[in-house]
Amino acid sequence: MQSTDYQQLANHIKAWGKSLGFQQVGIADVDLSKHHSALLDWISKGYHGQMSFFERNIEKRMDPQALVPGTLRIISVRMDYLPEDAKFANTLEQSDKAYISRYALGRDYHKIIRKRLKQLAEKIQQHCAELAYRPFVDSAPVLEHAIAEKAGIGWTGKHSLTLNEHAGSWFFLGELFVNIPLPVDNPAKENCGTCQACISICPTKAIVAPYKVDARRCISYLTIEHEGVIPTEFRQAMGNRIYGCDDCQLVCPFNREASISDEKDFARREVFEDVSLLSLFSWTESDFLKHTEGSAIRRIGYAKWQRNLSIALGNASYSPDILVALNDALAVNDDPCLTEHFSWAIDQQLAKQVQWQKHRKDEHAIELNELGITRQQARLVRLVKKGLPRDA
Ligand code: B12
Ligand code: SF4
Ligand code: SF4
Repeated sequence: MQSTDYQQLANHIKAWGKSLGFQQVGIADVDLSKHHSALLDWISKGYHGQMSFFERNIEKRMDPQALVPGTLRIISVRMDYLPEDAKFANTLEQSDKAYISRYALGRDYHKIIRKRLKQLAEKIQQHCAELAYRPFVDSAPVLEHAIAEKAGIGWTGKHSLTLNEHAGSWFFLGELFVNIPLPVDNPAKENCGTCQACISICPTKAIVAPYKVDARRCISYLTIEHEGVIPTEFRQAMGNRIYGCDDCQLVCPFNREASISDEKDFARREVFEDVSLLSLFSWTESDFLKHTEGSAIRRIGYAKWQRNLSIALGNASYSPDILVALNDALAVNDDPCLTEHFSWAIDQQLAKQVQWQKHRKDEHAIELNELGITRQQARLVRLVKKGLPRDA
């Protein structure tokens, strides 16, 4: 029986990975001990909020061999998702339009990446019959950043995301756990230097220290993971972001050169093209299910969708149509969480109505500019127009 040339196999794996649509493929060993204390500290501070899955399977999260016995190496992959014509600033500066994180405008990435990882594994198996493997994307107890860093995909930026010198951070990660002793790649070197842009732009001060995100404060967590009432302290800062948040990546200098994804599945759905908050708020539950079929957005469910939209409607510039829509929704609603949010949004609109009628500023106006967005959001818009003109 011929023995496997693992170096040659590793070269093939990288080439096959690229032909399957991954922009980068790296190989890491399974020792993630460098990250253990940071993970334990993060959980002990409660930064995971309601994501109680972090309290379970800690051993498995820290040790890939505890998750999949027999694992010797992890193949880490990167798939870019930045869609064409991202219109970041354009959407963020219009308070009546809905801002959806750019990773979620197309099809759900989980299935796409897992399927390609499986195809990659099947190719490897054709050349190496003893291969056993498990593909992972996002949902399992896997420290994806730590693995990507070890595999040379990119370093962990101060916003805690994996960042590549040439590709920026607009990409998903995925992993193939394997039982074969492939040669490993050099880890990526930290390259943020003295930059702190992501920390200072974060609208809710969620990046509490370099590399540490308190999820409870993060708009991505609040709009996607958090169940129930969103604390009032974060609502104004959420602006028109109804699903996820991209701000910390928008100001990152390494995203200036990021490539546009050629993956058709990640392109913006027509229904999310330049869409107003009011038109999304008018969707019934069945409209929501129909328009979000195959999208990651569907996972949050209709009630959270309505909750997030109502906050954005409260933050929008005064509009009689918005007030009517919110009052109509309140009249037929029987969910206490939504009642609280719709009422808050109505109060915000009424406060702006008074100010609009009297043509004067009141306490609610202090933080808003003439477009009805917060000063922090206006600053972000200026930075994006300057730093990312192609995607602005
Ligand atoms: C939970 C989760 C979230 C949570 C918590 C985020 C967080 N920072 O932990 C919330 C809901 C907030 C979230 C938001 C987002 N997420 Co998310 N999320 C995850 C998930 C499932 C787990 C992350 C995790 O393990 N967190 C636990 C903490 C402790 O880990 P950590 O922040 O990475 O911290 C590590 C390092 O910073 C390091 N560290 C920290 N301090 C120190 C100090 C020293 C000395 C050392 C050595 C190390 C070190 O050690 C820690 C442990 O490894 C991963 C998928 C996965 N399984 O990994 C996706 C993932 C990280 N998310 C992703 C994305 C795209 C996002 C968003 C951009 C989505 C959006 N646009 O709204 C935002 C970005 C927000 C942000 N700045 O992080 C992508 C990121 C891709 C990339 N380029 O990195 C991932 C990898 C999913 C995927 N498969 O593609 N996410
Ligand atoms: S995603 Fe938004 S809220 Fe979360 S850390 Fe980044 S900038 Fe802050
Ligand atoms: S904005 Fe600056 S500090 Fe933050 S991840 Fe990018 S380079 Fe690092």
